[in-house]
Amino acid sequence: MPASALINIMVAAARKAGRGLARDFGEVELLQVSVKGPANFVSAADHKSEDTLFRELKKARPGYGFLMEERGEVPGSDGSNRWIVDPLDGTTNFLHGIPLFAISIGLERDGELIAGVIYNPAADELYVAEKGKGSFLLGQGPHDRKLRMAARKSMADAVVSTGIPHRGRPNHPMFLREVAAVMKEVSGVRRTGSAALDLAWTAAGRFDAYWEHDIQPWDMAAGIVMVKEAGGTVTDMDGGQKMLESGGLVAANGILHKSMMQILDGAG
Ligand code: LIP
Repeated sequence: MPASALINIMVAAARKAGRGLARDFGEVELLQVSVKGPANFVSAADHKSEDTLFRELKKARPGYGFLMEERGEVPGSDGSNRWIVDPLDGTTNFLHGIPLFAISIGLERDGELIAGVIYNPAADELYVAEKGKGSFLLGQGPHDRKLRMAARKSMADAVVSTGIPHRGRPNHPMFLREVAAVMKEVSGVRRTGSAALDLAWTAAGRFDAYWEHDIQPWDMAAGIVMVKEAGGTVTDMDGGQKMLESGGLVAANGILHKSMMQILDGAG
């Protein structure tokens, strides 16, 4: 990955918060057997991670604003840059001792997403992307790995990831129609429980496509840059660019994106 001051700041913040999450995850695994369960402990871990990210990013770029899962909108003095941050994406996995969770840091400049870092501390996988510079998986062996979308052209060969709405989430009947339509066409459907990792893994070519409804800007901001910089197409459910506003998105290479849109439209 070509070095950049911006990415260095984001990586340093993610690694620092990630060390805390990794320590807390070790504790959570032990708490699984207690009757009360680890829910309060996890919520504290989430807050601690957010505090670390807020402090580190603020120290490095004092004028930037924030949109964060716990703090909400925190306006900055410079008016054009905004960090969009999820301190713990995949909270339910974390709570259950499943090592699929991530810190997600996106940077929006003048309304455009221009950089993203996604870090899964349990696997020590750190993904970075910057507009015009590509997407990379850092530090695996001697070199960073440049990320490329999978090149598959046929839905029949595709492994597609999604998010399943659970208790308290809307649109269960629509999701069932969509998944019924997709599963007939593809080689497999997966659900990780972390939108940030779904997008990073799509950028890395592990998944051929990903779609989900009703998620939050901080779940997807970094991942959107990552997929685009890996050569992929990301749109909202109407084929536009209102992913953050609408909460829905479809990501794939250009050909499979068209196929996915057709299938999902047909199911709607
Ligand atoms: C999660 C998303 C995931 C979705 C979950 C949840 P959180 O975010 O990343 O894709 O299916 O319901 O919203 O709440 O763990 O930050």
